[in-house]
Amino acid sequence: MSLQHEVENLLNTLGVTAHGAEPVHSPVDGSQVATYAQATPAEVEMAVAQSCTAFKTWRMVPAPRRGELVRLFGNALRDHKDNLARLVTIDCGKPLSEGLGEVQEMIDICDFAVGLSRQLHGLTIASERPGHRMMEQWHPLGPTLVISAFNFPVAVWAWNAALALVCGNSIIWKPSEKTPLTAIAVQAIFEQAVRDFGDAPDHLSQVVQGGRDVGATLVADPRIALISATGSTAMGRNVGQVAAGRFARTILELGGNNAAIISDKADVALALHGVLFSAFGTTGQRCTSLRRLFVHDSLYDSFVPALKAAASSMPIGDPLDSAHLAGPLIDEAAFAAMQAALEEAKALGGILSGGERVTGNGVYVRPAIVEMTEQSGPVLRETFAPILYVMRYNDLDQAIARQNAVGAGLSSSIFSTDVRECERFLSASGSDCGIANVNIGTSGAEIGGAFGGEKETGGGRESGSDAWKAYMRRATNTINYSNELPLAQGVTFDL
Ligand code: UN1
Repeated sequence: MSLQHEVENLLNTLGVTAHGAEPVHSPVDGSQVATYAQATPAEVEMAVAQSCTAFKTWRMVPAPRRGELVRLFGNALRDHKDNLARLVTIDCGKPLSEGLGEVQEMIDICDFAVGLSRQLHGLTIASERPGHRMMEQWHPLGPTLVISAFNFPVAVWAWNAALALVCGNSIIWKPSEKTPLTAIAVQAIFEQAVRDFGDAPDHLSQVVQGGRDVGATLVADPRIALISATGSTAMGRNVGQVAAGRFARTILELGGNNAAIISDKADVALALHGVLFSAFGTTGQRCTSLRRLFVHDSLYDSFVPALKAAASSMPIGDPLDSAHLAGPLIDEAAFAAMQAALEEAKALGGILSGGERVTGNGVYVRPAIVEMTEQSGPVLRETFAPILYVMRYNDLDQAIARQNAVGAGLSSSIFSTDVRECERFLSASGSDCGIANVNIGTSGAEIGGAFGGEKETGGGRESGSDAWKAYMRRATNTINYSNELPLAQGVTFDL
């Protein structure tokens, strides 16, 4: 069956079709698999107006009842897991096992949010005044815009959507124009949950398809209370500036330039496995992908050849075939950016192995390892491709300093069996990233933790822990149950 037919069938099982003026090509083989429609300015305007109306109703629905909708959505995702995972693979090219993992991540965040829907609580605070009580309440914030990237076309939306829904917000989703099909499918699954739920307001969560212009219109709209955007640092800088101009809330989850340190006290076999998955899994197209590696001098001459051998024999190919550990790059532009970075690294003295195109349809490449003596040029930037820059180190503090000496601050790892080294890495003077791991790679975070990073990664946190607070507004309430009116700080105002 052609991919086009398969896409038609997969969407059919959800009762939807995709059609419009824009072609959709699958990175799996480069073929056109569907067409879809981008929103017109009038449709964008209507979506925002409808989102405002939906919010007014949804914010008054009790939070545990809102959780019930998310529970039904999680169950609908369980029902459609296999089909949606296949569509994820066809839409963005990641291996089917990772497509399944991505849908599992959606299910997990739904479960988390259902529990959360009974725990959106604030503090009761001791008042300094007699007969007074203080407390804080968390209220729904407003229409929430989710801008998602092609590489996690559904999970990152779900992190935001599940929390936003239990927090009482309405949602507008602007998916990447590179992966429009999964958004159509997820919307159909969500609408099934809405039907099962019964009395949710219309247009509670909507998809608005389009490119940069559509995103920019939504970001600038004063009715959108929160913008949660995943993508490049350049995109986030624009979004952040426009949002700041109108004091909108943002959650920015931007580029990473993630590093790992391989200590001389590492479990070498485990480190090798961890490095291969995080650097070259998902074809290096995760914001958490490993891009820089610091290997201890005493291990370097055995570890790096072993890494090169394993990388060059990694099975690359059709991501629907489970024999392959990595699929294609998303498009030709990604390949051009990869080659430009490799050329620049070579000109700076980098020694390259791998990185060449694998013949066939679709943009398949061998993982690239570049030995560098120092961090310069492309090493300091994020290139969304399977490139790992490898460097030697002698002194752990120096390695940590080099790890931190880039703009991004998303994820980091140390591989060591020495507890002192690991704790130094995790301490206040250790990794400056939002995610710091020990004896696992930089990618593949679970939903239970807060996800996000510092510096040019944008500072936002999504998913677990108390990330939900970003989707709500806090009201501090002081209640006087006495017959007096004492003023705070002992101020007198006697009439
Ligand atoms: C992303 O690449 O934008 O930690 C998100 C991970 C995944 C999420 C990545 N759970 O690698």
